[in-house]
Amino acid sequence: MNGAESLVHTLVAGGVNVCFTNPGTSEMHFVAALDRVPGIRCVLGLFEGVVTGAADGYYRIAGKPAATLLHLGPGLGNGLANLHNAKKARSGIVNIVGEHATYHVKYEAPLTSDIEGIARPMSDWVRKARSSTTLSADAAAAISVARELPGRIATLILPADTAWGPAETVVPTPAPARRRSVSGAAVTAAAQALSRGGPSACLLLGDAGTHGRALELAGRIAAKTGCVISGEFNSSRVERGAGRVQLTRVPYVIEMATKMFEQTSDLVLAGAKAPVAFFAYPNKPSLMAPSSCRVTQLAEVEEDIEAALEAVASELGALNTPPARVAQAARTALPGGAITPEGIGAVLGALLPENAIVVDESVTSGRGFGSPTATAPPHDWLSIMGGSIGFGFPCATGAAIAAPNRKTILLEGDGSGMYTVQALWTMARNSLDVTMLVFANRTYQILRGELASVGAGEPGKNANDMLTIGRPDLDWVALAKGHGVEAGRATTLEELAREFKRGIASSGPYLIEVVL
Ligand SMILES: Cc1ncc(C[n+]2csc(CCOP(=O)(O)OP(=O)(O)O)c2C)c(N)n1
Ligand SMILES: [Mg+2]
Repeated sequence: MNGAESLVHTLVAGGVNVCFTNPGTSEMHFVAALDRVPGIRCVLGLFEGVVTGAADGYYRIAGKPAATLLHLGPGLGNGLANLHNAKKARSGIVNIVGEHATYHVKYEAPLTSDIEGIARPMSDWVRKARSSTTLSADAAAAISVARELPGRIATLILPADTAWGPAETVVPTPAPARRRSVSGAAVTAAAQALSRGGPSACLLLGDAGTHGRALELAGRIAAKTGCVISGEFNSSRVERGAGRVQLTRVPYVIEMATKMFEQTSDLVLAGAKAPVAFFAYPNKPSLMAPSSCRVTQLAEVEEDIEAALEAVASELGALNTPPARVAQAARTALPGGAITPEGIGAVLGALLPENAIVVDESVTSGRGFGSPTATAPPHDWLSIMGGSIGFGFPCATGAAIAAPNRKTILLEGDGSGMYTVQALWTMARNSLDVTMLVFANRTYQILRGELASVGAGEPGKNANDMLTIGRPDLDWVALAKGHGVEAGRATTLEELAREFKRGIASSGPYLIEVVL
């Protein structure tokens, strides 16, 4: 057994069964070992941002880390933006980054770089393997970091000689530790605050608070106390749709968000942070809740959010109270006519398949999709957590790998989509069941609003050129087909409904250029 084989054995034994890869020379022994050791699926991405974003999407659905394989500092560097998004999403990932053989580094060959320096800001844990005999132990340590709850980014740097040198043992990965419990004082304080009821008391949920039993408990607490229950503007995974407790989403636009919290005098946080604006704007507040609002941290994101909500519900006598705000099944009517964001929302509400995974990088087009889909059949909603665009295509790729029997629906801005469009090829190669709506408004529409919001004045010619992405218009049907993905174009809502049905009926990837 060589070091690389011991590494792959360690990954498989540690429950890491998927590796998103983009390899180079220094990783060739690892690549070869992937065939000699059974139990790991390899998925090639044609750009490292696809690889890291796919690992994020995979974690959110599979609930366990994938590995990535990246080529030295530059390969890792290409993947950093989506690693940033994954870190903010608390997605666990084991990055394996190739490096020159230990004795070769001193010669400053072209690809030599400070890999640890590149890795550190977007990793929670970084280690460079020292020898082939200890590589398995390093890998087990990396996996256990990634499998902590919430997940963390572990980056293991793999000098080529630690991969090709001899190895003897495969070190097992210890089971992840349970989340830390919250204090009794935090539970009592939260129960007291919430018992003041809505609209003055608000329970804001994040991370593990937005699905499963935690969400249901929030509904019971709301039924008992009348408090408002809400989710952050972006959540790593929210369970939504018919039969589920509905959360009020904190809006992106600061004026709307401050309005939402206008009457809040008690904000209780469970796995969420006190809501802040995405950016600072001259003469606008950074924090969305009024300064007079009391903030009670029930559970930090690292703590046991579900158990904390259970304890609050128990303290309030709400454990058997039927949950409030449960969505009743209802479909929107299929609309017709010109394509508008409202019309697209209605098409989604009418046709969203049961148990779908919705990946949302729709930016301005999707701001109103929440309400028409709230009563659609149950589904998961995954949003971009780090604000670094280029997340959508890769995340949908990873989610679809994690759940081959579910329909993945991607809602994608045309500007954001272009950052990591190569993921289309990975979807085609793996016949992934993803239906994609690309909102072709030919602009960075959000930045028009931002230009006004920061008070930068009217856009001149240069500014306009930086906010529009037409001239030439991107041909999304041709882009999809060029990557091996079937595609169609919708210029009316009737065409959109027809195309969406076609995408859902297909078991492979299908892209719809939605001309706005
Ligand atoms: C990595 C990165 N680069 C640049 C930005 C700035 N930015 C935010 S949104 C956006 C454009 C989004 O355009 P599109 O996806 O077409 O959505 P639209 O605004 O048209 O709805 C840009 C460039 C960013 N957030 N992340
Ligand atoms: Mg756009």
